Amino acid sequence: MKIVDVVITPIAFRDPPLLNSTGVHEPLVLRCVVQLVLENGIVGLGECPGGAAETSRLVRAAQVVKGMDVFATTAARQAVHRALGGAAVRVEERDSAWAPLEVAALDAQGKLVGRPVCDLLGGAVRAAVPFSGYLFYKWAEHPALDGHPAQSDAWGPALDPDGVVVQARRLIDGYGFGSLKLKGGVFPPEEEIAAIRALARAFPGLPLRIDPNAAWTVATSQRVARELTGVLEYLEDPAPGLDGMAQVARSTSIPLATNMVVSNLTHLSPAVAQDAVQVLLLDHHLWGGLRRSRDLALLCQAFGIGLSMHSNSHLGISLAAMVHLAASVPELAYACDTHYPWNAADDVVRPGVLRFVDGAVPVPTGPGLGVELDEVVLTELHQAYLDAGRERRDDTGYMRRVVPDYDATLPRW
Ligand code: GKR
Ligand code: MG
Repeated sequence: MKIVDVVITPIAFRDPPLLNSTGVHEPLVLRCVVQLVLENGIVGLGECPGGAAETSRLVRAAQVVKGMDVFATTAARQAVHRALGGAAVRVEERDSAWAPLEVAALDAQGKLVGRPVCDLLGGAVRAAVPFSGYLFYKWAEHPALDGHPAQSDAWGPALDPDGVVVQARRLIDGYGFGSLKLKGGVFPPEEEIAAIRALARAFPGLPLRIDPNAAWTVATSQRVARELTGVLEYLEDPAPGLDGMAQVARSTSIPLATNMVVSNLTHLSPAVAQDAVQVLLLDHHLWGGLRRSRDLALLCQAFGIGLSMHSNSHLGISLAAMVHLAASVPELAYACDTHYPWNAADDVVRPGVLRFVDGAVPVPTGPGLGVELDEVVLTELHQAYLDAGRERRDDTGYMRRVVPDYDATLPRW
């Protein structure tokens, strides 16, 4: 069954002022929606990070899959890699352009054969996929800039341990999350340690993680690890670089997790050789789609590396894809990350299918991804993208508009 068209729609959706080690989230997230059209009219959906460079790669990738068989995904990936410059271009860039096309192809395949995507990945080994509540330090509002008034949101501020606990309670009450991850690297480590301790007191027994995105030196990471031994489920990307992570790993019993130092296959062997990471965060957007992520899970199993799942600001097409992937990977033993609660109000898929029950998303059972595109919302979000006139995510640039001397150099502490 031939792919006759691929429609790429850049979109922008609202995001609260969430803080991280490089700055603060801008008021709008840039993303792309892919609609892959088959000759019989079936449409497969995909979603991926947006921005000018990402969209231009995706457009070039889409050109080469037109006319190919929707089941020929291996050949299509190779064609996309060649079209994007082959080995001269970073594999992450090639695979990121291919990933939403693969997801859309699998959605279309599932609709053709009347089976959910997880069945095309070998079948679901769990009926629902557990997620962890993703906590962020955040400002109360986006500041007034460029003649636009300040924009507050229903979440309120979270700038100290009490604020983090309030946010956690709200996420747990609303979604039932059974574990929590704090995005750190924002305040001095002592304050973030205090926030983790406050969470441990408020929610005894709940697995906790912190991810400062390489904001700490090796020595600081070792100190934080000593203080939080017995409190953390895992410690994510405390220090920059593989050598830094390996040094930290040698000095702590807390498993180290990463989505930063292992982001393509060539990173795996050195990470294993140094025993630098004990948990890898899968991300089909980065690793070239659902099938390659599932294959990566097998490799990790071979090397005794545990699996969790990474997230970036996203909507329901990505959430559905993440759920189908996680459902089909037996080795995935940790609750997955998701930004969805922060962005769900602008979802581009029709409500009803994706829901959280006790912190887990039941695997959609309809054909393909099992979700339906809301064309009206898509048009609105596309207009928002055009009106925004932005080209890329720039957490640091946005922060500097508010804090002009903000220094984004890492490690910071
Ligand atoms: O949304 O600010 C954020 C996160 O920091 C995100 O960009 C990271 O990619 O969640 C991510 C992570 O686990 O490193
Ligand atoms: Mg991370």
